[in-house]
Amino acid sequence: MTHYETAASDLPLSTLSVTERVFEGLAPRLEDVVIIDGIDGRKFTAGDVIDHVKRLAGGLRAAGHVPQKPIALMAPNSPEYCIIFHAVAWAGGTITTLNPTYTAHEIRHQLRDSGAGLLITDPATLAVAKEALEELPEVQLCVIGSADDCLSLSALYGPAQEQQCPVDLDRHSVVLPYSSGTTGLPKGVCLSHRNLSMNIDQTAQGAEFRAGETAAAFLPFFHIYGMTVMMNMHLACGGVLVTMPRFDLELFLRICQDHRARRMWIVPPVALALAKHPLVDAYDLSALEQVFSGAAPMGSALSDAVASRLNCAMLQGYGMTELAPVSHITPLSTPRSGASGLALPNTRCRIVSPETGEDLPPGEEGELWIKGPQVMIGYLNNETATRDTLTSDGWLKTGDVAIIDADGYMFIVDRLKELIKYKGFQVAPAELEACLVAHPQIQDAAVIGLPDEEAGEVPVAFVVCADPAPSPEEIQSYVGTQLSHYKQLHRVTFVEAIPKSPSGKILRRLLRNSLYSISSL
Ligand code: 4UW
Repeated sequence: MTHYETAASDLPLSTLSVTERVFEGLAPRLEDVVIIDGIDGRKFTAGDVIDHVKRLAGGLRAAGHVPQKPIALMAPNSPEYCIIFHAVAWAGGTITTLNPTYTAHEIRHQLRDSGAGLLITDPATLAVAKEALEELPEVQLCVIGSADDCLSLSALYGPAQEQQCPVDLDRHSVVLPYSSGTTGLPKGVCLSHRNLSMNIDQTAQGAEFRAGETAAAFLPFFHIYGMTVMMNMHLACGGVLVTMPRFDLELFLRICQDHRARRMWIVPPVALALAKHPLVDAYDLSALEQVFSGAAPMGSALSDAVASRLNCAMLQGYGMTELAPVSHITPLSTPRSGASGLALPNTRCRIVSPETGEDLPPGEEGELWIKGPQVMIGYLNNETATRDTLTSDGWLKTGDVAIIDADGYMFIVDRLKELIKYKGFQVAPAELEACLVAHPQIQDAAVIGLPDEEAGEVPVAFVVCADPAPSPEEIQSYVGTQLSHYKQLHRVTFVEAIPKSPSGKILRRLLRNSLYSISSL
């Protein structure tokens, strides 16, 4: 059996909770500013962050919000996001993170599925949160800042809790981000303290992270890339965060210029802006050494265009929510064009033939399997999905097709799983299909991803309708009332029947081929 061993020396297993690991990195620099609000300029020193986390944790425990039920956090990036996240973790609780662009329908699904007892949100998303809770009166609501008729975050503060509440570092789920994995609806991904604290150290080592690095942090903290690589690694490893609630090219460039950023952490659609937008020339980015991208495939022409325009290296990493998230990173010291990276310390890989189940040697294409301390505990309340994804001896089947070359560099070449990636965000075909067939005039539906220069992929649907059939526009606007902007359908095609295998599985490849023949007409 070909098990790909990492060339990097293994790190000792972390014995710290994720917040203890972050505090370890904050303690030696108590007077230093570590988080700046990129919108209003508010500054938090390391000492401020520790103090806020401890007082909020104390209050959350005193009021009984933890550890009984998960706390849901639905907010854009801000200094408060980091404080709330770590306060819940320090208090021994569980956080489930929601995309702040979610509709009431999507919020309800995650609150019900995770069993959250409290939803903390932002004034900008308060109205949709209230709408979601009309059907879930048992969930309490709290707002960051203040708003009429709503519990405010400051009211949850209490006496400081000085120590980490005891938790099982391997079995307690500190965070439940949602991912559809290789198939089906979004599921809660149970990540432990050990998953998160190890992945901070693994990533910092693989990425050759240096103290003093400042990140223009627009990658959302609710998604595992922003959570571990931005929020946790920067706080734990001597970095500084300038938080951005959403991507704004001008603000992003200004922060990178003013803070002499050495590295940009991005997703492929931002690479497109960096390669093409005229604004880029107006900023002094001379401190930049590397642009680092992940979460979706990056073409080599785009990668080369960014590198030559910004006169720096363009590197990639690979991650997955179920891996807390990072398993591969391309180091600046040994770059390799087009690679998704070398395996991090403590990370073992296999390339397994989907047809025969056999391990494949270097240079051959197969499914990427990963084993290491960053591999999730499992999916929340879903043993079947957990069993389908994790082998009994701890290998995670990624659902991605990859090649590992003779030097250990991994290249993602295709995807076996159903997932669609829109600008790096997950769109689960099953979620769109469930939404479509809930329409009274739609009898069956299938959704696939269509390649798109800006977004990477866009969702498109095939539908079987009853008479009278709704128009494509009616179907699109119906989906618009149910699901957030990045899950919207870019095309609707009417068909007589959805092609399926004898076991009822949608034959997506047939649909994909039919779409290409339609587009080329
Ligand atoms: N090339 C091609 C890639 C790549 C990719 C991911 O939403 P999730 O679950 O998770 C992520 C995490 C991305 C990430 C985290 C940390 C990091 O350092 C980094 O590199 C900078 C990236 O996206 O989606 C997981 C799925 O996204 C695809 C792939 O299909 C994977 O299973 N994906 N990275 N470099 N595809």
